[in-house]
Amino acid sequence: MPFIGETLQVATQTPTHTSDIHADFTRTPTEEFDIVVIGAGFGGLYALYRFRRLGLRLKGYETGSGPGGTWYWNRYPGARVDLESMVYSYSFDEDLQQEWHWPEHFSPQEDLETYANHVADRFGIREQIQFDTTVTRLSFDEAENKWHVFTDRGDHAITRFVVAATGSLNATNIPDFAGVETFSGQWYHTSKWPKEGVDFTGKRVGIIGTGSSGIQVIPVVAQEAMHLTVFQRTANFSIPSRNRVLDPEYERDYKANYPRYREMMKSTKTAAILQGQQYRSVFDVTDTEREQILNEAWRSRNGFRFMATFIDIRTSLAANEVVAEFIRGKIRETVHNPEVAELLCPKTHPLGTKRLCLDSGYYETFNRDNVTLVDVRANPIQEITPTGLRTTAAEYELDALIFATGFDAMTGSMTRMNITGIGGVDLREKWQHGPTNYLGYSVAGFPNLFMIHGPGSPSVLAQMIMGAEFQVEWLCDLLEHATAHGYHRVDTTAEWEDSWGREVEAAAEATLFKKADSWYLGANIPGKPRVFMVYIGGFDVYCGRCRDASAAGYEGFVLTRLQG
Ligand code: NA7
Repeated sequence: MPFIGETLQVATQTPTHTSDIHADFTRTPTEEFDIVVIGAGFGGLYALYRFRRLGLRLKGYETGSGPGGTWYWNRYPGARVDLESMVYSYSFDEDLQQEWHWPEHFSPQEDLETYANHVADRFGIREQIQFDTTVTRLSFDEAENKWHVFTDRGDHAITRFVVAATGSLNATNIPDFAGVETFSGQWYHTSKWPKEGVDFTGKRVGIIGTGSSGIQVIPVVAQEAMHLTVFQRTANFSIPSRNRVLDPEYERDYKANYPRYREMMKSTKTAAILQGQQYRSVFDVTDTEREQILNEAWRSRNGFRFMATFIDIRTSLAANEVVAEFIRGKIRETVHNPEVAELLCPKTHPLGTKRLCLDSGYYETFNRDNVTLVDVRANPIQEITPTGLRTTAAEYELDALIFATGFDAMTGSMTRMNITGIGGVDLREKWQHGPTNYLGYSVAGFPNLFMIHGPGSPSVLAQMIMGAEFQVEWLCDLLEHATAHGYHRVDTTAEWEDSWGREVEAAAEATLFKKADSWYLGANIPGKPRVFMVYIGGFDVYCGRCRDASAAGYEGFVLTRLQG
């Protein structure tokens, strides 16, 4: 009997019944399942594939009309992954990784969407997914020990387990500017781009936001629009992606060594190989050596690699500043107008504490005659008008407006789903001071509900497909274990949430991450609690912590047998 220890309770309980919650369930259920997976991005697709081996009744729901998640939604011009595709791809099937050919080094959105569709068909996953369906409500019925799943299509399903693969960057953030509804032109959010595309020819276009999405879309729209006005609140660091057609020799090498390379990735902090990683301090080398190392990394086409040039970039402000100044130097070299260059130089946060962007001609775009940069930190946006946008300093006439304003990241896709757990507790209430959970998977009081890439997991700060594969496989083992041993309920406790929360916080504290007003901290959403939501202790360390927990009989989880 492996289930001993203070924290793992194997109880035999008589379920309680909460009549007011039960009143929610009067609608006749349409279907019953063992596992419902929400989301058909790369995490959800793999969950549906892998969980099949459990021999349980499975169902997937997905808002989009097709699979791909992030790569279904973010179809704005220039959308491209910022990790090399030989790395950012599934590793679970050797034939798939051998047979698949990525045309470009960094795949554009359409190639990633094609890949997601291929995987959905190749592995027979598509049939399990109900597309064009948004889960609008998830309620746990304590008496039945089941989740009730409600959708915008009128479905009401009942299931034992729910796996929320709902994405870290899915809930769009459209700032609450006065007057948006009065704007007479068309407006778009980068992550909800129309499938048919948008023609900006001859138009005066405005774009708000200069994060990864803004930095990718700006150079493309600038080539089409009559005029592009970029409204920048925070200048970001970006290095050139130098994207190109995939080098056949590099592809051959990867394919010849894939199993070994994948193993190497698993043992790293970022689930990606960082050739040329340095273990020296910024101050251990001469100025000339440093310049050489940084120039090499600048050409490396790898943001993670750039951040790994010196051991202390993420931890020492002084070291970080030296490397930040190197990038500012590149911006000043590239942008002809010194005032514009200075405005594009990031000065409000240390390098890497907001996502280091990879661009295709971003800084060069500001040398075009039809592009204007407006500082909305100095002069904030006051309102959107019928004919454009007004800042505290000036008014801009616009025919179209692009919001590249990001997401209610990490928690938004969960809190917008109306989730209630034991005792009818609303997840939003539970998370009012920040997202609590254990190992990124489980929230106490919300039994049998698990998250992929949830807050408190490495998620967006490691290679996400490998992260999803690890979490899905780990969860699959947990579910197999629970069903094999007759445990009806898997929960965690507030104590284990606190303990994991402290580890997540300590890992962030050891870096400079908390010095930026980033979405990692919820700082981009007014009123959101300022809590660092990503486990930055390393993918390798995280996997070890999960394996230790399972080896200790799922330490920190409460597995329960119920009567009746
Ligand atoms: P980000 O990185 O959150 O960027 C959003 C941008 O929008 C950023 O420049 C924000 O400025 C700006 N923003 C947001 N609200 C406002 C208001 N009210 N006024 C002016 N500017 C505003 O989202 P992305 O979609 O670019 O990238 C998300 C992730 O996807 C990225 O990190 C990669 O991991 C992939 P701020 O910096 O908040 O001052």
